[in-house]
Amino acid sequence: MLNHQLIFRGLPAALLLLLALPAGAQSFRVQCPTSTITHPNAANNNAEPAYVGPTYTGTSGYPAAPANVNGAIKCQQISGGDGYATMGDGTQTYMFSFGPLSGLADIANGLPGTESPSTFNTTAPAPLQIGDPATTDGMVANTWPSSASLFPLSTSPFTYNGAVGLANDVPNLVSIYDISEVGTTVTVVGNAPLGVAVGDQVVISGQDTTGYNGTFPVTAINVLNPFFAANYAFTYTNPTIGLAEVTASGTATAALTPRINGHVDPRPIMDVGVMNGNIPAPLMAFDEDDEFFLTLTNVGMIMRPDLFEQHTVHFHGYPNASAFYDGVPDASVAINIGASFTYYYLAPDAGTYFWHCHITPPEHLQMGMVGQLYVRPRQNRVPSTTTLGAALAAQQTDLRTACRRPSDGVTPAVTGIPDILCSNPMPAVATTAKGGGKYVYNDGDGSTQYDVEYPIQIHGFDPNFHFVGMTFNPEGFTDMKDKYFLLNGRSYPDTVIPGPLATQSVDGAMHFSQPLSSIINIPAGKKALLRISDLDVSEYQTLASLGIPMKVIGYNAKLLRDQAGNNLYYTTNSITLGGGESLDVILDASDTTKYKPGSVFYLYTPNLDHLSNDAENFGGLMTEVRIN
Ligand SMILES: [Cu+2]
Repeated sequence: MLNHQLIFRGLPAALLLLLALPAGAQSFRVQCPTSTITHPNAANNNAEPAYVGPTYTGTSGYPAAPANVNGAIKCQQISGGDGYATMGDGTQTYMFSFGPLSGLADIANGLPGTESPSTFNTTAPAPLQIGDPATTDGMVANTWPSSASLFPLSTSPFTYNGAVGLANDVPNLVSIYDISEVGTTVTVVGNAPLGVAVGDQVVISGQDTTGYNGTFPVTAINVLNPFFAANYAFTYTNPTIGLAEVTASGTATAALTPRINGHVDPRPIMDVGVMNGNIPAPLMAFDEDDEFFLTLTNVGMIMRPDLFEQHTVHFHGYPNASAFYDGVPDASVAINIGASFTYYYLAPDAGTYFWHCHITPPEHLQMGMVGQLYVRPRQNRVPSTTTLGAALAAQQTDLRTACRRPSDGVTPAVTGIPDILCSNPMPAVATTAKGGGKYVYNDGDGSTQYDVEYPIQIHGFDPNFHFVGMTFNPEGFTDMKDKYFLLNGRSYPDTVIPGPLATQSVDGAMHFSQPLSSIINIPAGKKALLRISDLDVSEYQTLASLGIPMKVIGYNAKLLRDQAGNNLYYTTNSITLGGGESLDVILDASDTTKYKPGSVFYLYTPNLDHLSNDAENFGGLMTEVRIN
């Protein structure tokens, strides 16, 4: 940002004029393929199939086709822009931030905004309003926050989880020059190419083409014909036979049916995305073996029209195959205002990660552009008839997932040097535990099983930095000092408000800019997984649990296990993380004599200066663990 100001001071006036010209056609676009090479059957890609064997087998190379199709396709769209959030002392704080542009109803209910293609590739049932989903959910600016009856908010009116902006493509239509049939095969020759593919639905209509009219799938394209080039013609199958040829009709047309292919209407994207930044950034969650298509749409920062900020998505500490989708602007691409870009990720290793914008990271992270993502293990998909040990042994036969330990004794035998970065060695002590549960990692012994999971993201905001960031002043990076400490974007007591927290923005609308509550509800006798990330750019953070011990089972998206297969889990009453670190912690409330329904425990920071909201001497990092 500072760079921009310096550069613009030196630009010749003529160039500034050029930059002020209106942009051409919008280039927002959303991509969510329904099938790919590794997930070839579109009908199977909207749910996770059971894990019955390794994706690839063999000892070298990358086979052309998977032996078992594992995982599915997931999609998500996010905005890059700005917005406001409310701190625990009531201060409205300006942010550079990401907001949800898919899964809006799920995000409002504290869930990830990651969706299957069948949900993502849908158009909104009703026009989206500025401030949605808060507007449709009935949040009215002048009634808040005076009415306590608003909590918990009803988030039921707004149910749309598709990609904001998706619109049916303008259907191509050509006039038909000639239509004829041999048997049931109809050949259509247009006066121009229709641009169809085999399998597309075409609508034939005309006053003199009775019998031919209707909607049919295309059976062949590039059909040789006596009139025009082959790409003007296609065929379809018509059960009505014996129809006469119609040539040079005055009314007959062939049209593609309207379809979703990634074209968007920019208006709903701007209506929903502008000034709709969230803290934390929209939650993402997918499964090992998935292909994840993440579209970032840069809607611009309305409060800083002097800036031309690009944004990117960087999956931090994530096993990315290529720098192209890594989001480091020097090594890949950055997304301009008014543009969309779809990132592509595979999901090789389960765990808790985070993601952030990689443009001027100290600035954009402090201003709010950071959030969590997590990958569920393939062990969650092991059928209840299969032992977890057998399923993990099957993973050792896939070069992508093998630990390559000859001592594992799996078939076929694993040879070569053990992989010291291996994530999931076979457990030292075999068990007969079977699949069917929820696990944090591919443990092979069921030791990371849990019942309910909660992302616990720790952020910090420096109010001075946010203020000068809003008021066109250069920010003091070396003076950065957080004064608000946030769990899932909220300070206590906001952390124990259920449902989304809304803030009125400068557009006059209420926005769900802090959608994620921090209340940890554990059903009596069950175990909760806390996915704890420190996303603070300036502080170490400590969290303590009073009453329920914390069992730490993973660190920085790796199962705590040595290469001999011994679990290195430990039990503690507090954990400390540096910025960018994560821990997977299980709160075990299965002893119902100790953890009775109705009891409340606390998760809080013993760093007493972090139990504050700027000048207020209470608040900050604290929330409740409730046994239900
Ligand atoms: Cu950014």
